[in-house]
Amino acid sequence: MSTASSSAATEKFDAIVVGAGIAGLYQLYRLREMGLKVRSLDAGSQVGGTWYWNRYPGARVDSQSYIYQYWFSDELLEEWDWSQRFPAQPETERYLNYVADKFELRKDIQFNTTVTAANWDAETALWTINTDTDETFVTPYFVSCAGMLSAPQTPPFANFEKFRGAIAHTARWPREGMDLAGKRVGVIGTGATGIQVIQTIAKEVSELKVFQRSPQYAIPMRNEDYDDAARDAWRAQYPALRESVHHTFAGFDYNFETGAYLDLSPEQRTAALERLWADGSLSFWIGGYPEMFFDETVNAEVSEFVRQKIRARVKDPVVAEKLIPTHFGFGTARVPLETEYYDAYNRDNVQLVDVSETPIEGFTENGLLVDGREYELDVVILATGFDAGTGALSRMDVHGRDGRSLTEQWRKDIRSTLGLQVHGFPNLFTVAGPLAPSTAFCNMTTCLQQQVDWITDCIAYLRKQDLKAIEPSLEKEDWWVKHHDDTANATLLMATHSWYTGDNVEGKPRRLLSYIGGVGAYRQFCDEARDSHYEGFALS
Ligand code: NA7
Repeated sequence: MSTASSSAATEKFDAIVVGAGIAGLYQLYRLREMGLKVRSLDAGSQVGGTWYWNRYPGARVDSQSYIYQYWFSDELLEEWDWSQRFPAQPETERYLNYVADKFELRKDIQFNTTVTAANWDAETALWTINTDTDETFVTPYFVSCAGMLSAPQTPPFANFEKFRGAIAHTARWPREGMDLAGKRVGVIGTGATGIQVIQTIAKEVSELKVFQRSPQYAIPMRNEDYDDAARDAWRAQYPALRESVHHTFAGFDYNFETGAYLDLSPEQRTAALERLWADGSLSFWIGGYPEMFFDETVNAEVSEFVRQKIRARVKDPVVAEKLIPTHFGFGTARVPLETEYYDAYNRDNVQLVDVSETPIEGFTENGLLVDGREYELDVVILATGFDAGTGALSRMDVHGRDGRSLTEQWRKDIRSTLGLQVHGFPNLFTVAGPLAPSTAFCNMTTCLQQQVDWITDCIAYLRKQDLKAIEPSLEKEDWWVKHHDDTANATLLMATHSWYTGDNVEGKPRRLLSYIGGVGAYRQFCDEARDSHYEGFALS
């Protein structure tokens, strides 16, 4: 399979797409379909994005496979067989490689290439893009599909270099894998990633120490294998599903329950929660009762329901209480799915180390130091998350009109228009940028495809009208930021500290990174912008 050559020093393209994950592959496909000369750049050595980098033990998608896919090709939908309801990372990576091969995308993708800078020139209406391969690309359209959870966060622990064992961040897991069998392993972080790692490696390692700063409300993932009959049943639903996912709250096949939770009797409430629980998917959270996001009483009841479920799973009551969140309400931070997570703590080789009050002091030669005690380890796994939403672009050193820096701007105030463009940065398009549902409240494939379609339509319009540039006006951006904030502030989410609000990155300005008005509503705003020929955007 040929790949794009990296020999040219400066080359002009009709569009540069950054990233060859779910969004980037589709964006490349759509722009090429329009006849554009496109170059995609990706830091990885293969396609896959999130599914290329996050190859840690237990990595698994937590949207159902039959809706976590592309809809643009009937042939692809017919050909590709999902083996499970929630497939493991290798299967999703294989799928994306299959897509890249089928649509011959690789020839326009340059791997092992990181964008180091991008500068807009108002006179020529072109972006100049520099890479760590010392190349320069010039293009009118700079489309970032660099991911919303792709800039890994590593806390500045003291004495990293002293540790004689191995250290790996889950989002930079070695391609050759890591042999953990029989080893003494420490995991730092108990978010969605840490939970997947812990439940997977607990049986394999000799000792597992989990360094937990904050517990989470993990809910069950009920995975299942699919046979041909199950796949046929899903295929029969594809025509309806590819439409309906765009109109639900979070881009899934299910939507919120109708009817008010508080109108139910206590018995009916329990029955309703048990029914949602039994589904074993994120539907307990974003397909449940929307009042849970606004009403403290409802939230408290649902939170207590989940707490009881956790208590029932963990044998040691002291450990159980440590695993139960009390300082935030259920669903106000990302809800992880689990299968054997809580059971892991019933094993003799697993120990929970509470670092909420006594932080990790740093590394020693032999392991980690907490509260003056050394925990001896062979391997430390950092499941410490990402600089979400803004991190990927902020690390690229992007300069727009009048030389303004996107990194500087977002360091002070994270703003965008519909999460698709930023005032002051003409012809920069962002897929999964901040302030769109795709940053957190969406089945990613639904929102990524919708945003790519919007960007493609926009570029097609500019070309048809012989226009050189598009940029949202300040007023348009103010409108979107205000609407976004009003929607966010009406929820209980703003009271919780997590990556959703940027609290996991020191100095990051606080704002809900993801639009929470719903995928259907968001799509309508985007469609209105397109149908009004980009009212509120400056076209030149
Ligand atoms: P998360 O959800 O941001 O989790 C990171 C975890 O790392 C979390 O438990 C943090 O504790 C912990 N952490 C971070 N820094 C430290 C230090 N210094 N000491 C101890 N513990 C620390 O990232 P994930 O990768 O799990 O998930 C990100 C998203 O990817 C997920 O939501 C899905 O959408 C996919 P904290 O909570 O900050 O106290």
